[in-house]
Parts: sequence; C-alpha cells; structure tokens
Amino acid sequence: MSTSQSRNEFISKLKHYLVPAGEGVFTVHTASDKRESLQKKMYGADAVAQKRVREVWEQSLTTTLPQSKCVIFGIASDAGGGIQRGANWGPLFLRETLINSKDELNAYDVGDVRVIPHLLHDKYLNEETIKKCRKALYQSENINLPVSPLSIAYDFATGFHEQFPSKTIFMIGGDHSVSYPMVRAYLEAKKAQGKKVALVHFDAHTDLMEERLGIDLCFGTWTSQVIPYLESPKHLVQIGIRASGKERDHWEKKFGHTQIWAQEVFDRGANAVADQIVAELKALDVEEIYISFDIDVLDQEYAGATGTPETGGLSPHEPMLIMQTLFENFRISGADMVEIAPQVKSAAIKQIEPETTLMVASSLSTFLIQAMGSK
Ligand SMILES: [Mn+2]
Repeated sequence: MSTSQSRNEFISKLKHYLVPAGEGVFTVHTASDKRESLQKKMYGADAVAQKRVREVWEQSLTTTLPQSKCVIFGIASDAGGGIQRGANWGPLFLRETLINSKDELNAYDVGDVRVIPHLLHDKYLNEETIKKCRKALYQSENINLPVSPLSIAYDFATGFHEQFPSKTIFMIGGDHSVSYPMVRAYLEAKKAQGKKVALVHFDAHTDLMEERLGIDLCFGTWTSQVIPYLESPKHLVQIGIRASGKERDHWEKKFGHTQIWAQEVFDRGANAVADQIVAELKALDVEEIYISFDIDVLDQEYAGATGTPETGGLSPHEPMLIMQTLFENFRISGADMVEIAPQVKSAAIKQIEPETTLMVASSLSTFLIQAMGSK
C-alpha cells in the first residue's frame, strides 16, 4: 500500500473511494436539505441544480487540492462506536455549521469516505465479502482498493502524506475509531520524514482498552493501538479524562504516558497544565503535534449531542487555551474532531439540541484548521 504511486494514480483513487463533501452517509432523503444547502455553498447552486456536483468536485481534486495547505476530510462512520450511534452525521452537520460561521476557512475540502455502514476495517472481512463490496462500490470484483471506512481512510491518508508531505489534514468523524487510520498514517509519514511528533488526545475516556468484546479497532481501543507507532509512550498526552473504571496511576503505569484528568485542569488551571505539556514535549525534542479531539471531553452542558455525554467535563475555553499554548510552541500538523452525533437524543440531558455542541465544535475546529493552514 505504501509503494509509491504517481499523483495521477492517487487522484484517480480518490475519485473511486471518496465522494463530494456531505455524501459520506449513503442515503437519498434523510438530511438531504442539509446536504443540498452545504453543497450549494461549496460547489455552487448551479452545480446542485444541474446535478453536476460530482463533476465540479472531481475537477477540484486536480486544481484546488494541490494549492491548499490544510485539507478537510470526512469519515461518516460510526461502526466503531456502540453505546449510542449517530456520529456518522458529524461530517455533514459540522461542515454546515463551519460554512455558516463568519470565519473564513483557508482550507480545501477533499470530501468524504464512501462508507458502507456495516463495515469497520477490511481485516475483519472474508474474501467473498470484500469482492461483493468492491463490486458495490467500484463496479469491479478485482479492483485492488479497500472497502471498509478505516481501511479507505488509511489508504487515503498514507497516499496524501506521500504526495503532499508538508500539507495537513483536519479530519471530521465519525466515532473515535476513525482516528486510528489517520493517526497511524500520520505517525508513519512523520517518522519517514524524520520529524519528531507527539499525540495530544482530548477525551473524557482513555480509549486505552486493548480490545472490546474481541474487537481491537473501535472507539474504546484506538489509542492503545496507535501507541506502538509513537517514538515512545511518552509522546502521548491525554487531557480531560474523568469517566474511567481505573485510576490514573493504573493507566500511566501500564502504558508509560501522561494523563491529565479533568479535575486536575480545574485544580491547577488550564495555563499551568498547558505549560507542563509544553515542557514535557520540549524535553523530548518534539517539533510537531497531532491533536485528536473527542467532543465529549467537554461537559455535557456544552456537548450533549455525542455518543457518551459525561458530566464534570471541561468548558470550551479550557481546551482552547491549551491548544493555543501548544500552537505557540509546536506546529500542529494533524488534527481531528470526532464523536459529534447531532441527532442523538441523550436521556441524561433535559435540553435536547445539537446547536450548542455544533457551535462549540465549530469554534474549536476553526482554530485547528486556521492553525494548520498557517505554519
Ligand atoms: Mn474517544
């Protein structure tokens, strides 16, 4: 998969396994008003009216993609979730909020993965299923392309870093399993480039299980699965943890990384926490970081529209301040925003509305996209 390919071969693969922005969820009617409104703004009202969205998008892959420093990429998959699904709608809804906000985003939107909603990763499939899914997605049983969302995302991200080593990807999920292919491809690419990087992970949960009901790639395991690709476990920092069956000591001793629980952010303040992380990563000569942002790191008051809302979480200004300090000290060269489930109605929250979650996620995402487009 990492054998080198030409720019044209890479772009031609994108036309096969990606779709225009907002089309990641395979549906005709559900949320079609939202998709149309987004695509009118992105691809033009004429293109939507004349059903030329695909044509305009395909054209942009050769013209606009090579010019943009930061690329937005959607993985509308929630097959790796499992408490409450619905994060498959994150890419469409968050994009719509982003495009309607007043901030100008200097980024190119490459589109969404073509998602078969029952699949997670190709390694869980037999030959016969892979053939059938290749036929459904690509009209050919024998074409050598992946069919599951995580496998497609990995192939995309690997090829992207190879073609555009100085560009950055802002990925919108999806349940948190979608960070696995993105972070792994990022870490492998940076290692090949000789860059020293770290992973900064905002989350209410550790996501450090080694497997969950026998599945090693899902929302509860993805972090433990990317640790082997880091230079050392110390190149992982987790922030905002509060919903865990085990204490902080257990995780830090088991994996050898740093965890900063939500209570510690409240006790010491976001500034002190940010300074500590900067000092630790500088001591490791880290130059660049990847930020993986699970929206449930925020208190459910701000992030109710998510698969597992939790009380006692951070306020939006706390991760924002930490990310700003990180940006002052390192290049942010990869990031994601995951677990936004705009249509989830959480029983724990009386006020059922995704707008707060989307607005908060939008402002945090805007910061990350602008940071990644600037240095
Ligand atoms: Mn998570």
